[in-house]
Amino acid sequence: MTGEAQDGRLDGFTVPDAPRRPGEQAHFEPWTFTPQDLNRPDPKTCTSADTSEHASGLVRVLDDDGIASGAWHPNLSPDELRQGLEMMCRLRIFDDRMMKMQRTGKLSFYMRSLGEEAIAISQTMALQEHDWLFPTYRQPGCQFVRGRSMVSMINHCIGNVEDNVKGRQMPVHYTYREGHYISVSSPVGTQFSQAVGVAMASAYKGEDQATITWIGDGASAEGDYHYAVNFASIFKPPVILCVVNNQWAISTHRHFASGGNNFATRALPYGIPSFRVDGNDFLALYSVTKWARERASAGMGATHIEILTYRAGAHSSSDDASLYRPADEHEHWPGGDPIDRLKNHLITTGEWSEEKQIALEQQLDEEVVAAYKEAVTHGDLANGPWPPASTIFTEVYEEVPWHIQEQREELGK
Ligand SMILES: Cc1ncc(C[n+]2csc(CCOP(=O)(O)OP(=O)(O)O)c2C)c(N)n1
Ligand SMILES: [Mg+2]
Repeated sequence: MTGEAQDGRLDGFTVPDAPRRPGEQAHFEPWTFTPQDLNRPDPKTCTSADTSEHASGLVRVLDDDGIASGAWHPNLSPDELRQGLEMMCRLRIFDDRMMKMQRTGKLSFYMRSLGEEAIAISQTMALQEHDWLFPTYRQPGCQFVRGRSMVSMINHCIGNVEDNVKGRQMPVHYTYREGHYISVSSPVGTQFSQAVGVAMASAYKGEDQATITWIGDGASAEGDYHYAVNFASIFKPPVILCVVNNQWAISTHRHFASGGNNFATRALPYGIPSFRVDGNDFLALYSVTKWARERASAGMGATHIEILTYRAGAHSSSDDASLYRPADEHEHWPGGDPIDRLKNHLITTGEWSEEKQIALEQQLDEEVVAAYKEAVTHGDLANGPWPPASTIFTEVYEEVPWHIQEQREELGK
């Protein structure tokens, strides 16, 4: 879809490369997919073969003019849509402020979800409150849906005395037990197979509890992805397996993970229904996730979803994306921006206005600033206080092994 990869041949094998590099004209083939293209099969009887067109096409509800239509229209209420818009804006403004904190030395590291805000927020809204979430660092938005406060999230990013993981994790590698949000893993990909295992456990216990997990396009090249899909295909637990194809894995183009092929069709030979979804279309994401949740509740097993989107910002605060891709590439993404698209839909249907949007953004910015001020009353990066060093040794082992005990005594903590 993004043109031919300029692959290199190297002694009899191929090294896929990005279609375009810095200094070259950014370009994506225009999308021809419409909200009318695809039917909504019955989740209780659907087979993987029934989704072959859904895996090679693109599920959309919102067209380029903000009009919602088609078999996948979820018919959410205006209040639900405004709630989704509010949370997406909350995440973007939170990210902007936190990035500024990182640039001024107040956080050690940060990662934004820029351009991908719809994913975690709409998909978590489509689930039940007690469903398990196995995210990557690019889905912090789930926590807003599950009610985590910004103060608590900032405490974590600083690693101060109120950090719920006591400074043991990198910033943005959140854990939120109360929201069934499982700790983000620094080694990418591990969560995919863990999620399948937890879904099997839920089914074994007879609970109507589904598990959703996300993996990046790059990380999907790891064995973890295939172990997870294979287990999901055989044991058919209530799991929703999402590949977030945001075109890049740091400086590595998605072609390096897939050879230029689509990610959604990979699940079909495993016998798992699979959809490719417009990842900047809040309504389409919500609807497909709801479908997968219905299928899980019906005991029909896993659903696989490729979420087609674009990582609009740099990979993290440590990255300069202009070194490896055309600087304005994100402006050419055919899927546009997820916040603009939902906002335009609400304005088109008379349920929102530009004035309300400006007021909302201002209110959210004030909330984030106030949350940061409150968080630093529990310690800042430069001066602490921080969790005591003794926490290196606590809350990991039920019975502390002798060699850990010995190390603790050596440290005098
Ligand atoms: C096992 C492992 N290998 C490499 C890394 C370094 N690393 C962190 S994020 C990342 C890129 C992941 O890209 P992708 O899976 O596409 O996710 P995205 O950042 O685009 O959301 C890499 C290579 C890591 N953390 N863990
Ligand atoms: Mg990626």
